[in-house]
Amino acid sequence: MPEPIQLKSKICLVGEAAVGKTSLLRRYVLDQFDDTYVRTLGAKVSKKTMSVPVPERKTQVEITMAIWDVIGHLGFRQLLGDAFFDGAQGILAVADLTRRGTLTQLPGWVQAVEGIAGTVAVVLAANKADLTSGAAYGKQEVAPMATVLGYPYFLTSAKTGENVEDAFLRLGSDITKIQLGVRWPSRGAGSRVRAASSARRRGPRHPSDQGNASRATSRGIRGHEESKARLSSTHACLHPRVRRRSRGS
Ligand SMILES: Nc1nc2c(ncn2[C@@H]2O[C@H](COP(=O)(O)OP(=O)(O)OP(=O)(O)O)[C@@H](O)[C@H]2O)c(=O)[nH]1
Ligand SMILES: [Mg+2]
Repeated sequence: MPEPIQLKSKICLVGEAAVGKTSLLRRYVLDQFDDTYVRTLGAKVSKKTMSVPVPERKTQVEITMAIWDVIGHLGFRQLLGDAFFDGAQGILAVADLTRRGTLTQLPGWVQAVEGIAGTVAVVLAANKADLTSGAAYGKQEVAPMATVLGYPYFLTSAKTGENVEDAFLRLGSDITKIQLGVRWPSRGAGSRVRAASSARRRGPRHPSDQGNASRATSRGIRGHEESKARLSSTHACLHPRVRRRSRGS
């Protein structure tokens, strides 16, 4: 049995205030939950290593993820700068099932990260699934939005642990496959096909390139520009800086 390949990556947890980013991270890393709300100031970084099978390469990968838990207040983020997102290879985009607005704000958060880091793997987590009586929306609304955006999604609960491990595992697995050149960041069915064919034209990438390879490669993905345009037109909620960038690109 060959030694597992070792990879490192940076992922960012983003979403509006109090959606449960810190709680999801605490559940995933420490298997704990706390009902009290303590707003995250700036960003806090935690690390966790996961094992990902990559059957396409007949290998096993150990990926160590530096997970950045980023404050859910756009004003603070502007103040502190975009260093939080630099070098990110994955995003866990978190919404709160008891507040509809937190779902519609997510594309803006993803674009804020991708404006700095390029196209990356994204997983959508609709959190607080345990609060069924207080739910403002459900799977019926999350699923079509996730499909349009091209993100896998999970209904999670940091309180009960439901789907938390699976959401992080999916993100780790997608990042690993992108880093190994087995797949590309997905943005809707059409762009995925175009991404694959344009990547084939460019030829294979070298895995040692990977730190920034997914960014560099994905920046060239034509389909991404189209999905960016689609997002900009569908969601008028974008951060002003993202709006400026979108106009300029
Ligand atoms: N019932 C329930 N409560 C949750 C869940 N996840 C988080 N909470 C609660 O929601 C509140 C906010 O959670 P946080 O994890 O601090 O939210 P955050 O997104 O990190 O917030 P900021 O740091 O301000 O951006 C806390 O009181 C948590 O206990 C969940 O899955 N179920
Ligand atoms: Mg927090």
